[in-house]
Amino acid sequence: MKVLYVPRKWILAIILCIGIGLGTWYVVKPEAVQTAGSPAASKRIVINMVTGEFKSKLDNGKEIEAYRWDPGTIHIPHNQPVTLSIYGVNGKEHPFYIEGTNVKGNVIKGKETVLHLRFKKEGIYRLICKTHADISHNGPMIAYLVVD
Ligand SMILES: [Cu+2]
Repeated sequence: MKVLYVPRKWILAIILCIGIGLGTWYVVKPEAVQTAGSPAASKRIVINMVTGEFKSKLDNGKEIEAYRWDPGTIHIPHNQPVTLSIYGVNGKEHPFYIEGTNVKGNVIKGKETVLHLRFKKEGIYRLICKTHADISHNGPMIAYLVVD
């Protein structure tokens, strides 16, 4: 049987080399690299929205609430295909339309409503819930689709 004899000095040298190697790797390891080009340059943009609810109690004990689209403002590049997915979380249902278009639909609690949109004209389009359109109807449940 052969026994490999390693002098004690060598063991220290080997440990030192491993340490320097790991240290160097830690310093020069690749970080997350920012890629060129904007996300808007990709083909289809998917925007996810949910229905939410704000609730509060006044000093006199009266409860007030407002339903919301969340996020309430989204930016969309014009003349690009966009998928808008709206998931119903709060509120039983939200029948809606997008002002200035023929787009309409309904968002139901626990279900996803998917719209395939393409805005040809720039401008601010309002996504309006017909049930909660203003303060007196537990709104305003309006999202602003900024097409630019
Ligand atoms: Cu609503």
